[in-house]
Amino acid sequence: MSSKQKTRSVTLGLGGNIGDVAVTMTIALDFLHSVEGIEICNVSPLYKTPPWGITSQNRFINACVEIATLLTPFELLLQCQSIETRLKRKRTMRWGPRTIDIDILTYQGFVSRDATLSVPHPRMLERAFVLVPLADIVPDLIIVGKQVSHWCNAVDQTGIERLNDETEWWPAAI
Ligand code: A4P
Ligand code: MG
Repeated sequence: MSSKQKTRSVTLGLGGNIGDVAVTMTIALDFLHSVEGIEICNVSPLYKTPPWGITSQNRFINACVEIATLLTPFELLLQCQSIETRLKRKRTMRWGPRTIDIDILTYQGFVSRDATLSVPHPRMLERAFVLVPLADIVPDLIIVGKQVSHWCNAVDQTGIERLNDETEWWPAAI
């Protein structure tokens, strides 16, 4: 990465419930890592999670990732959406089944309530499927005045199940 521009620390939430999601997520991280200006820094374990929002669908697999990036927030959003499309994501139903969803959870020094890019992610503090893996990688990160570990302890974690022996799911994980 060039040292002229400032790198920003960003957290991403990954989720999916169609196909072999662990494989899809591994490919998504390979794609992300190959983007000029993105480095994968930290990867959480995978979790099996009850569906939130539309509950009559298969359980999801979720994980969180910390990256360092030179991309602006909107450049990063476009990269995430392009990777979703390459991984056969179809946008048919909000909160519906998907091969993969890549959400920008936090972006260092950036807050926005724009509908196109709302950061911190507006629903993340009520979601154990985000907060449990996020607390694995950045427990001390402050979001809306409190640490991730605080928000994580405050949510109902019923049904969140850590997948054993999957901590190395992304082979290049540091
Ligand atoms: N958008 C705004 N802010 C952001 C952001 N911070 N990151 C916009 C990414 N996108 C953001 O997203 C809809 C629009 O949100 C985009 O056009 C983008 O510009 P989408 O991915 O097309 O649709 P979606 O994901 O169905 O909608 P939404 O509202 O983002 O849903 P969520 O909040 O992502 O929830 N249950 C479990 N257990 N695990 C899950 O991962 N995921 C969802 C989706 C529902 N239930 C789940 C899970
Ligand atoms: Mg989404």
